[in-house]
Formats: sequence, C-alpha cells, structure tokens
Amino acid sequence: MKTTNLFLILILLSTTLFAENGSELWLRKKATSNVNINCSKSSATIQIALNELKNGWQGEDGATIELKIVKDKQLKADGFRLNKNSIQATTDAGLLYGAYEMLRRQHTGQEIRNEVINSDYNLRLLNHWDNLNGSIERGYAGRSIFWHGTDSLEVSENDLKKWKEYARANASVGINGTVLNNVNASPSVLTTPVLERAKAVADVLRPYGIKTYLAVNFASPEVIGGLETADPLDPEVKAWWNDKVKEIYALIPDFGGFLVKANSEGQPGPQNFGRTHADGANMMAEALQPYNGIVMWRAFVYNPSDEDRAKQAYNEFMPLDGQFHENVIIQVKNGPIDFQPREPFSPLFGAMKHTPVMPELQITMEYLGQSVHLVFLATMWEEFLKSETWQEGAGSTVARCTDGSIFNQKHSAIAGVANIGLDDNWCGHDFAQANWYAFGRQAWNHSLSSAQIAEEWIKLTFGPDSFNDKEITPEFEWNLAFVEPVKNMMLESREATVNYMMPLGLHHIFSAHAHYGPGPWWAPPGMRKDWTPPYYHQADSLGIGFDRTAAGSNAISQYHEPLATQLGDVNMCPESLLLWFHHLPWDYQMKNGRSLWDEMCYRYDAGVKQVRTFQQLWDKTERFVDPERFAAVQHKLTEQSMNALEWKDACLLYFQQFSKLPIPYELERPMHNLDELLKRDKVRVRRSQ
Ligand code: GCV
Repeated sequence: MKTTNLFLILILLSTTLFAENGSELWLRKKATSNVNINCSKSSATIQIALNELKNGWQGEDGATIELKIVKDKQLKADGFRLNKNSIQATTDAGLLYGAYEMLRRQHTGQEIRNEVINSDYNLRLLNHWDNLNGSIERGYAGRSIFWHGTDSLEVSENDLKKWKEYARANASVGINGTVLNNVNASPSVLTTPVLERAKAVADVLRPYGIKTYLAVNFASPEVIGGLETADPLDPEVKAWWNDKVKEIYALIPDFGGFLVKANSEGQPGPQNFGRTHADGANMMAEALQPYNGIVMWRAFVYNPSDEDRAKQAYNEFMPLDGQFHENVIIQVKNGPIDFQPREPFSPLFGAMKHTPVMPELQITMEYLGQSVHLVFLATMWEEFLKSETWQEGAGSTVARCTDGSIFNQKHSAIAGVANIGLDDNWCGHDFAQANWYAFGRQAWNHSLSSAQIAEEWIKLTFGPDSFNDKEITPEFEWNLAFVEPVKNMMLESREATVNYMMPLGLHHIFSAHAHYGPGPWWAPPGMRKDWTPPYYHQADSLGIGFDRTAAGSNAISQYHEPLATQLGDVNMCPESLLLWFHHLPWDYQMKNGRSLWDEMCYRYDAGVKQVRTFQQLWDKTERFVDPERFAAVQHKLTEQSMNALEWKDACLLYFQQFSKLPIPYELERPMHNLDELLKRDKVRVRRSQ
C-alpha cells in the first residue's frame, strides 16, 4: 500500500473514531483536577458516585471531600446536603444524586454552598413505548434499547453497555424509575423468558437508583394464563395476578410495579367485564401491595360519543375519587386531549382530592415535529406545572396538587414518555436530548426555570472542548456568541412551533396517523369524528374554534372557580387558548385590534419567520460547534423551516375557504397551492396507514 493511501486511511479513521456523534449526551466533561474522597460506607451505588467524582472533578486541585450517610430529618429519601467539601444523604442514592449535582455545578460554573436539596416528586419515571419486537410507538430515534424481539431475548455485551449508559444518564438528572415497554402492552411481557430479560435490565439499573416497572395488558390472564376471563373480581384471576407478581419479585426484588392502559383506544380493561377502573386497579394493587409495588393507572380514556372528548376522562374518573387503594396512582396526560403543542391543563389535576394523581408528559415529540423540529419542551412543562388550578385557593398549582404538598398522599410521581432509541445520539435530534435532560431536572425540582435548565444543558453538551475554531477565547466569546443566543432560541422554540402549527388554541389538526405535518381537512366518510381535525377546529363560514363554554360542550365547568368563569368569558380567556374554548367569528376583534382571521395569518407568518431566525442564528455558531453536530442541526433546521412554511400555507389556504378573506397583503404570499398540499398529504396518510 502506498504511504499516501495509508496516510489518508489513518486520517479517515481518526475522524470517524473521534467524530462527535452526540452519544455522550450532557455527560461529556472530564476531570481537570484531582480529588481525594473519604467515605466510610461502600456499595455499588456509592462506588459509582466515587468514580463519577474522580472522573469529572473540576473543583480545587487536590481537594479532599467527604461522602457521608447521616440521619437528618431535613433530608427526604433521595435528598442530600451539599457543601463545598462534603455530600451528606440518608441513602446511597442520595449520595449519588449529590455527586451529580456537585459536578453539574462545577461544570456549569454554579455556586456550591451549604444547601439541602430534596426532590419534589418521589417517583420520577420514564415511560418507554417500546414494543417487544424492537419497534417503538411514536419513537423517532431508532429501535428499542431494551427489546429486539421475543426470539432474541438473550442479553448481549452491547445491551449491557447501552443499559449502563442509559442508567447513568438518567441518574445524573434524578430519574429513578423506568417502564420498559409500551402501554399498548403485549401480554407476552409477563411470560417468563421476557421477565428474565427485564430482570437483566433491572440488575443494571439498580446501582444507579433506578427501579424497573412494566406496562401490562389487562387481558393477560386470558391470553397467556389460559383462564376464561380477566374479570378483576374473579378469584382465579386474582390468584393468577398474585402468582405472577410473586414470580416477578423473585426475579426483581425491588420491582416498582405496573403501568396500565385499560379500556382506552381498544385496550382491554375491567369495563369489558362490567367492572370499574377502580375494581381493575385495586385488584392489581392488592397483588403488588405486599411487596410495596404500585399501580399507575392511566386516565387517557375517551369513546366515540356525543360528549366532548376533552371532558371524558374527568367524567369517568371523578366519580371514582376515593375508591382506589393507597398504592394506586392515576396517571393523567398534561392536557385533556393528547400532548398537543398547547393545551390547557387537564381538569383532573387538583380535582381528585382523595387519590394521588401523577402528570404524564410526552418527551418524544409525536405532535411537535418529532425528531426533526427543534422544540425545547421545558417551557411547555413549566407553563403546565405552574398553572393555577384554584382547587385549594391561590397557589394550588398543578405541581403542588401532584407533589404531595397540598394533598396528603403516600406517593407523588411524574412520568415522561421517553424519546430514546438506538440512534447514536439517543434522541434523533441533538437538541431533543435537552428534553430528556429537562424532564429529569423538572421532575426533581419543578420550580426550576426553563432558562436555567437550558443554560445548564448547553454548557454541559457543548463547550470549548468541541469548538471547531480553536482560536476562540472561551469564556467571554462563548457565553456571548453561543450560550446566550442558543438559549434564547431554545426558549422561543415551543412558541414558534405553536405559531406555525396551531396558534390561538387550535388543536389536533395534524395529518392523520403519523401526526406529522398539517391535515386540517382530513375527514373520510364514516371515520370516527373525534379522530378527525374538523371535529377540533369546527371551521365554518361563520367562524372557527371549539365552543366549550356553557353554550357549547361546557368543558369549562370542569375547572374550578374563578378559572371556569375566566375561561368561559371570551374577554378574559387567554388569547393563547381562545379557540380551545370558544367558537368565534372570523372578524372577532383581538386585543391588538386585528380581526381573528388577520391575527391567525400573522401568527402563522410569525412562526415561519421565527424558524428562519433560528437557522440564521445557528449558522453563526459554526465556530463553536464540532462539524458533525453543527451540520446535523443545520440540516434539521432547514427541514423544519420548510415544514413550517407548509404548515402555514396549508392551514391558511384551507381555512381561507371558510373565511373568504384575504391574507393581509403585507405578509408573504403562500408558496404552495392547496391542491398540491392535499395531494402531498394523501401520500403521507397512505404511507402511515
Ligand atoms: C401509546 C395517542 C398516541 C398513541 C398512544 C396513545 C396513548 O393516541 O397516538 O400512539 O399509544 O396516545 O397515550 O395511549
């Protein structure tokens, strides 16, 4: 081989080996100084804490710190006391969380002082919608990290490596539980060979303080147990679940419990046997109770009926409040419909006063541009968690109604539907990692601001070690020309998406099935109405929007006063939710004096412009980012920009058929025509069926 060829191969090899592919997430900072650590206790968890501190220490060189298990009434189970030279906790996991916090502060330049840091929620879980065959429902980052098929259950070295990296990333942001499989659960998940693989995962997660949970299918006793029924009051069914739970705990002694989607979107449930959700949940809770296991029972239920879909979960679950066992938690999606770019909070939050209720957030961006659009979700979750329910007077925010501080409940919990797959960068989009990070941080501390979370994530994920241009004077230039503008882009990104997809409270006007791209027109004959966009936007020659006031579906009555009155009064309802609650004429006058139609046009236009600004901003950061991640994000922003324009044109041209009004002349003219967009959507819908 010629020397030049060899040389070329070596260069190629080194760039491939050292290419930044995002796989290190926010954990890429390495130690720059030495530390001595004293700790009198040893355990697998503490060993991880020691290694992390040694490998990541950026404090004073040669410092000595102490890790100590203490008795301290101020500390909750996962909490810790952080000091310049010590971390104290009542549990090993507390010490590990303390170690990660200490490093985070060092790596992001935050102060370390004497402080007690407890978590707001006790249970902070990821839900994986991973199927046993390795596919992921609403997954946009490759195949499952847990499952490769029921004929491939053997655990490989690669599996173990991936699970360990996954556990480490989760622990570093405080996530302490994970549901390994889809809520549309295959009954096979409870067969012994599958449980053995779940045990292997649990063994890797345990030292990182993470418990393992499974989503189960309510019909399992019939499908895999050979029983004639799955009726929760049937003694044989109860015995089947008791035996199954015993088998699980023999394999996984610290198993967390079950997550259940029942009588929802075709899944079996207690109602198949004339029983209630409480009957079903309590039967499982009884089986799990001796082992301290819990049941997370989802309230995502709706049926094709004349009742507004937004009201159905409340109607079904409120009468059951107080009937659930202590180890049942009702898991409620943040909004009353389904993870839309903007929804009001579900009225169940705070209303169920005798049953623990946990929020379910969606980290994977089913409805927000999937792994193509850059959307930082912390702002959406912050808005949700800080929403005032008024259930127990002022200050009864959703966060406080669910974290145990208002209602005296044994368990407080929060879940996020994971956006993780086998892609090199875990999440499909480098910036989607920020949403995994943000979920963990907000689950730990729901008062953290999105701005702080964004800044932490940027400083941990990028930085001088990955500068493309080595001449940069790090601190000053980096902060001014990278951290600040990128943070601002992240903070603006969700509102931009709301603008170009569905401003002013519009919702669920997506292309069918895949939920990617616009489809406000989709309503094939015979289709269930509540699965078609016209059901939600209700556009006609008179106006647009869903009337949920007393004159309409009266969904506002499910909210507590004074909120119900505020939402029901068109003059007091926040404009961001106007068309969620009101059907208004096209010439309705907005607060800024524009007509509703004009305002819609301006909002769509603003969304498109915002994404174009993101493109410009990102291009200016090239010097600060390694070529691989720079190009990957640049490429995605281009696609997002094209998508935003498609959204704007599709929605405005479609709604214009009803409003019969011109798009204000000072705005950019449509770049597509409606026929072309309809054809494009037909192809998209066909492909996704
Ligand atoms: C897991 C929506 C999604 C489904 C999801 C369901 C749920 O309908 O489109 O993919 O199923 O919500 O949360 O159960």
